[in-house]
Formats: sequence, structure tokens, C-alpha cells
Amino acid sequence: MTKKSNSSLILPSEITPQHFFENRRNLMKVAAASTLSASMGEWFTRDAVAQSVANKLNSTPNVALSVLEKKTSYEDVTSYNNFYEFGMDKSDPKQNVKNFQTTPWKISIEGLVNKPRVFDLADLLKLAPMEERIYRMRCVEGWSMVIPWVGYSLSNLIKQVEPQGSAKFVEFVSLADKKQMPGLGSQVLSWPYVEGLRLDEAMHPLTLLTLGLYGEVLPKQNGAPVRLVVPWKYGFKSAKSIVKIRLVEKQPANSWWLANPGEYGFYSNVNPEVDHPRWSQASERRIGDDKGFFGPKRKTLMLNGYADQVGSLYAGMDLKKYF
Ligand SMILES: Nc1nc2c(c(=O)[nH]1)N[C@H]1C(S)=C(S)[C@@H](COP(=O)(O)O)O[C@H]1N2
Ligand SMILES: [Mo]
Repeated sequence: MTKKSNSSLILPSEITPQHFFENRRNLMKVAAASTLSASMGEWFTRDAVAQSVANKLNSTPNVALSVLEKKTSYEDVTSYNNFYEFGMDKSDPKQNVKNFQTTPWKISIEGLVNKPRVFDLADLLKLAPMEERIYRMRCVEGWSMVIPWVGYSLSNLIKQVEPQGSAKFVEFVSLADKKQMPGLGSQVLSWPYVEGLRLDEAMHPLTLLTLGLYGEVLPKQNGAPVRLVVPWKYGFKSAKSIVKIRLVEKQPANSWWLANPGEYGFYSNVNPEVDHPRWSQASERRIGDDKGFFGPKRKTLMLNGYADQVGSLYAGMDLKKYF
């Protein structure tokens, strides 16, 4: 297999942030199309270089925890988003995050822990070695992507605060700031956006505290500056722009379950055998590859293809009941 056909073998140092080249190309076009002198064009280009270096987030590939599938393009990953705080259309988040302030940022870890603590972004960046992990992502709506995330196992963070024996679940709370988030005016979900995991799910190595993608810090529309990624569950479990993590005894009431408990269960494990009440979950459309609404789809895999790694978390559970 050549390097080209197996994209997961590309080192992060070899990954060129597409947007940089996009920007560069666009700037060159602007420079060429207008009456700008060549030196003016170079000046703009240098600005784009400085910007791309500032956004860079170094990491080491974790090949063992990555899938060997073609990655979804940077363009699709960053322009086809669900982030209801910024609107309900897939294109809304990218358009509406412009004034979203993601630095400085604080995240409080509290609840049933011995050492509650507020971490700022600098603390998170040095808490554990940054890894690149290419994960398959599946939205409950029936589409999927393959995304090279950057971060480390959430367990690194949880261990820092020393969970107490009574802690059984973990609650994740996203920012809710009406001044910055135009979508909060909508009643589709109760705000702030809340998600939850069982403590053993949260401690599983695959559960990623995510700070970047494609070798750069998270774009705002993807949940900057820090989000969760849980690849064997439907996308909505992967809460964005998290400000609080609470260890609790009882199963949290997550926003989607509150909105419609019959349609969105607490577990929300990807499962082709358990349909959503209004549509089948047996197949999916890979964004960028399975073209068109009536085009071909691919089979959805049990636990999104992560059954070998996480299946034991659900041993003996009826997954139709605990959907
Ligand atoms: N706070 C918050 N987190 C969220 C959402 C949201 O609306 N608000 N949408 C979820 C859904 S439905 C999906 S599919 C993923 C999309 O993540 P991505 O845009 O980075 O692909 O984010 C999840 N996390
Ligand atoms: Mo989703």
C-alpha cells in the first residue's frame, strides 16, 4: 500500500492544513486579480503563514486507536456541522462563530471528587501528551465522517481530580452565553447543552478530550477550545465547548433525552439493529464519498466499528432497552 492510499500513515508533520493552502491560493487570486503589486501579495501570504503556525497543534499519531479509512476533507469537517448554539442548519455554525470568544477559557471539574479544580487551556495543553487519532464519527441523522482529532484520553483529566467511590456518571456542560450564541433563542433543546456518560465509559481510553483536528487547534464550529469525542456513540454525545465536568451518582438528564426521551436514549450507542423511531439506523452516508441524497449508502457497524474495544462495557445489557 502506498502512502497515498493509506492516509492514516501520514505523519502529523506531513499534514498540511488545507485551509492554509486555500487561504494562500485565495490570497494569490486576490493579488493577481486586483491591481495589487507582487510585493503586496507576498505580504498577505506571510500573514497567512503566521496565522497557520499560530493554530498548529503538534501531536503523535496513535495508530493503534486509529481507523485506516479515507479521511473526510478538512473543508467538509469544518463546514458541515451540528452546533445548535449557533443555529440549526449545517452551515450555520461556521457562519455564526466569528465573534465566539474561546480564549481565555476555563473548565471546572467538580462533584464527587477529592480534588475539584478549575483548569485553564494552558493546563489542559500540558496535562498529557497530545495524540492524533483518526476516528469514525456517526451522527444520529444518518451521516458519517472520518476525522483526525487531536487530544488525549479523558481519563488523564479525571484521574487528576480523584473520583470518589460514589461517583457513577459524568456530566458534561457546554457554554451557554446568549451574547455569543444566537441559537440559544431557540427552544429545540434546553440550555446549557448537557451530555453524560457512565464513569467506565468516560474512563475508556477511546474517549477523547479533544483540543484539535487536522493538526491545528479546534475550529470554533467544531467545539473550540475543548470538547469530547466518543466515537462509538452517536455524535450528539460528543459535547462541544465544555465549561464544566461533574462527577455524579445518578444518571444525568442530557439535553437530547430531555427533548425526546423516546427517541434519544442516554446510551445512544451506534447500533444498526436498533432503529430510531422515525428512521432506520442500519446504513449511513459518508460525507464527501457517498454522494447525493438518493445515492448509495454504506452499512453502519455495531458500536460504529469499535465493538472489539468497547463491547465489554455493555456485556449482559439489553441494548434495545438501554438504547
Ligand atoms: N454543545 C453542543 N455539542 C454538540 C452539538 C450541539 O448542538 N451543541 N451537536 C452534536 C452533534 S448532533 C454532532 S453530530 C456533533 C458534530 O460535531 P462536528 O461538527 O465537530 O462534526 O457535535 C455534537 N456536539
Ligand atoms: Mo449528530
